[in-house]
Amino acid sequence: MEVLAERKIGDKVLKVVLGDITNESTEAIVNAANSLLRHGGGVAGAIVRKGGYEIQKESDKIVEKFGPVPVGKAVYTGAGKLKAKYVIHTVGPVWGEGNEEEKLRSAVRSSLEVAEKLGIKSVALPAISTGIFGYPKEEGTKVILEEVAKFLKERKNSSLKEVHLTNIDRKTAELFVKHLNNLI
Ligand code: AR6
Repeated sequence: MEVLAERKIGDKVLKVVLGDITNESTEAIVNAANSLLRHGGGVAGAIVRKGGYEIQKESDKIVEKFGPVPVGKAVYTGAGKLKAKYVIHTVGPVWGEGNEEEKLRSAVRSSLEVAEKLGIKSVALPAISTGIFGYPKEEGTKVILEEVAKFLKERKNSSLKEVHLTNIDRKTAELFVKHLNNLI
C-alpha cells in the first residue's frame, strides 16, 4: 500500500492510497457492489475471494430479507478473513442508466453514513462505478472525492476520522490525487 497524497480536513484526514483495497487496514472497506449483492468481478470478487464465502452468504441473507439494495444505498456485512472488521456494500450507478452523478454521490454518502453508524474511525472506498459499471474515470473520481471531502467538512462530531480512497490502478489513483490538489 502506498499513500500518494494526504489532506487534513478539520480534525479528519483524507488519503489517496495505491493498492488492493482487500489489503487495507481501515476498520471497514467499501465494496462496489450490484443491487443483488452477487459479488462476481472487480472489487467485489476480490473481497469474496480473499475474505471468504461467508461474506457472500451474509450478503445473500440481506437480499433475501430486505430485497435488492437500491442504487445509491449501502448495507454492511462482516469482513471474514480480511483485516477490516466490516464490508460496507454500496451500489453505484451503471453508466448510461441516467442520473449517474447524483446516484454516485448518494452511494458515497450512504457508505460514509453506514461507517458513522458503526461508530468506526476509518474506512477505505474504491472508485465506485468506474470499473465494470463504466462510469468515466476522470468524472467519477472527481465526484467521489468531492463528496467525501464535503462529508468530512460537514460532520463535526463524527467517529469517522480517516477516509482512504484506495485504488489498485495507478492511473485512477493519480486522478484522485489530481482532484484532491484542485480542491479548494
Ligand atoms: N482494489 C482496489 N481497487 C480495485 C480493485 C481492488 N482489488 N479491483 C478493481 N479496482 P469495479 P464497479 C478498481 O468493477 O464499476 C462487480 O462485478 C477498478 O480499477 O470493482 O462499481 C460487482 O459485483 C475501478 O476503478 O466496480 C458489480 O456487479 C474500481 O475499483 C460491478 O462489478 C471499481 O471497479 C460493480 O462495478
